[in-house]
Amino acid sequence: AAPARDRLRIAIQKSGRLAEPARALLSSCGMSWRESRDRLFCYGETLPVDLLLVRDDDIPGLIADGVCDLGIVGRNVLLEQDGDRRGNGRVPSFREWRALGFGGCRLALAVPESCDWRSPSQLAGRRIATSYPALLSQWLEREGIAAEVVVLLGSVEIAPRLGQADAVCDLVSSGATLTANQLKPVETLLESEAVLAGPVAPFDDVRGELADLLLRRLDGALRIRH
Ligand code: PRT
Ligand code: ZN
Repeated sequence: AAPARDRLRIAIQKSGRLAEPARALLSSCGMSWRESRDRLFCYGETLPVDLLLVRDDDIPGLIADGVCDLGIVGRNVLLEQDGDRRGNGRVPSFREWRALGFGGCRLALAVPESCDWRSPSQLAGRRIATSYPALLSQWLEREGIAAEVVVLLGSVEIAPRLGQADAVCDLVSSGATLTANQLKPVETLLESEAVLAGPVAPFDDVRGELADLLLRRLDGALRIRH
């Protein structure tokens, strides 16, 4: 068993869309921090709650490995990594604790504007580019469609123009990126937003009380916002 810890460690995005709002939300819960020189670690001053500033993609793994206790990450990242782990026969070790109401977007399937879209069955035998292979594969399986998943880490939207794929599955917020690439969204696979992620099992030391306190304050802050 991991050694008992008396401080709570929360992983948040170092830079990017969720970095500032995550920190603002935690600040509104009455926390403040002293930053380390390298700006990767923030030591909690008002509460024994520290922050680790990381890439969003590392957050589920940090929780699974017990390096961090909680994290603020997009539901899309959390569920993709959960799907990937399940696909590899591993038991889930993190889950969504709270939806946080910012970072809203959806994981959508998009096809060329010229495509006459009627149903998902049109994707049979086609290639779909995505950075979310687990979520896309789960959806294809539910729909009973055999299509080829082309994994790209970035610039997913240009794949159809490059002849790399027939459709894409990517995050959409305003829709401007799809339009700029002459694509149109046709199916929503997931509604996403930033979430507080934590372990499946509750903490069995003082971190449990700290997490309860944090959740109470978070729920209060979220109620005021909405
Ligand atoms: O460096 P790090 O790995 O930590 O960051 P990142 O580049 O992987 O993530 P980042 O900061 O871009 O996004 C973090 C999280 O923000 C995502 O995991 C989502 O949960 C959430 N989010 C909300 C979005 C968007 N909206 C969004 N629009 N993430 C990405 N996009 C991209 C999308 O992929 C597409 O390229 O923006 C483009 C589309 O935007 P529209 O407005 O043109 O539709
Ligand atoms: Zn990332």
